[in-house]
Amino acid sequence: SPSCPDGSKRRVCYYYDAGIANVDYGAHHVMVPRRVAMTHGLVASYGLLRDMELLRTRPATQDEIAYILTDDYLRLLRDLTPDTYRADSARRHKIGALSLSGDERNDNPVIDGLWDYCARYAGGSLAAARALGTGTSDIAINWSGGMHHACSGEASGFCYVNDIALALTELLATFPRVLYVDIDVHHGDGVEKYFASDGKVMTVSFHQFGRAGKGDDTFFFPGTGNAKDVGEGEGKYRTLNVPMKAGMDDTGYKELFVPIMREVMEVFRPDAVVLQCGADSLSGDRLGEFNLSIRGHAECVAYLRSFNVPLLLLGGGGYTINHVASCWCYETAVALGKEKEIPDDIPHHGYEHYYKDQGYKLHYAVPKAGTKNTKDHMDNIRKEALKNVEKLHE
Ligand code: ZLS
Ligand code: CA
Ligand code: ZN
Repeated sequence: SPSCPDGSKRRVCYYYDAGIANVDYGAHHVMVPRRVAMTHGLVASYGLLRDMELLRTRPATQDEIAYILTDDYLRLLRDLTPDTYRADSARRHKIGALSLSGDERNDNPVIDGLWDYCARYAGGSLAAARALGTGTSDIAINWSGGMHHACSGEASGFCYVNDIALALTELLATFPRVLYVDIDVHHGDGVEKYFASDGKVMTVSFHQFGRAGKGDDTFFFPGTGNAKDVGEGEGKYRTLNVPMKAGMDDTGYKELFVPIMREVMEVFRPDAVVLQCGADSLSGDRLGEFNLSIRGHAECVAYLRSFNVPLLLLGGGGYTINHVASCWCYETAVALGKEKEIPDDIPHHGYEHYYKDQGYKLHYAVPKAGTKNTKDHMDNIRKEALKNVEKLHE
């Protein structure tokens, strides 16, 4: 098991599949899988591949995926193509009930190579989990994973197969207790649902609740993740939700993340940690309304890494793709303990034109914007979260 003091080296493995980068949700869709190829381009051009083991793996098999999907939904997902969707008017109604749509002006379009795409990103998360389970790596990375909204019987929020549920299940084969942490700006509802009554997995999501400039109860997807939701049965108090308002900045985020996660680590004492690093909590995201810098976002990675517990890093949301790639490249460096060694000037590597708006620098300027998170509100959500964690003690 890993036994290096904080700040020192970790054995890191990294999954990348070029096939995923060519997946197209549709010309007008906000989810752009190419951002993972951009991330890889940056990681390679900074020379970080030399320090990691490359996880070459096969796509997840149907049997592996079957474990987390209903038979009906699996068959549909496997067999649907844009053409069969168009031809199958009789089943269109049923397909719609699974939140899939032939229309690309929809969250979950039926796209070319859909099953292959899912099998590849899920295969990456599975392989990463296995690399931790066998003890060959201390940190495993799959930036194409992190699809936290997918459920056993339907797609949701651009997510078709919940690779996180698959990875957590795989980790449980080796580790008695596994912690899931979700810093995507959206609530990790799918993962929460899979493990709500499971005592061996604790899920923690930090997310935006309500929209900027609107009432507190204005809908921000998926609308769940209330602090009052704490899990059930064996899993009671092993679900933790930290809802925040629009405009959350580095200082405010850290003032919640650090004390809450310190307590969770101490009370739940996980044997492995999975961190969903959705980059839509960054400032300037096309969907999220938080105001984090890349350093602020990456501090969450650094903080959880400092506990020296096997760590799985996954992607997730992120809709301003130059920001996403910069962030995940920097977080790859954090995993390696090399974040102070990579220069801010982006090396020439073929994708540099994407970074014009940020002056071809890795870190971009975050505007001083107002936050709807008043000190009072912050104190309240911290207190409520800590109170819920304390209940685990009893
Ligand atoms: O966490 O808010 C919704 C649902 C709707 C509004 C949008 N319409 C299309 C469907 C009905 C209530 N959906 C969210 C999903 C957010 C998923 C986040 C995933 C993750 O980051 C993990 C990967 C939503 N917010 C914004 C959009 N959808 C959205 C914005 C713009 C577009 C383009 C493409 C598609 C249709 C037009 C779309 C969705
Ligand atoms: Ca979240
Ligand atoms: Zn998101």
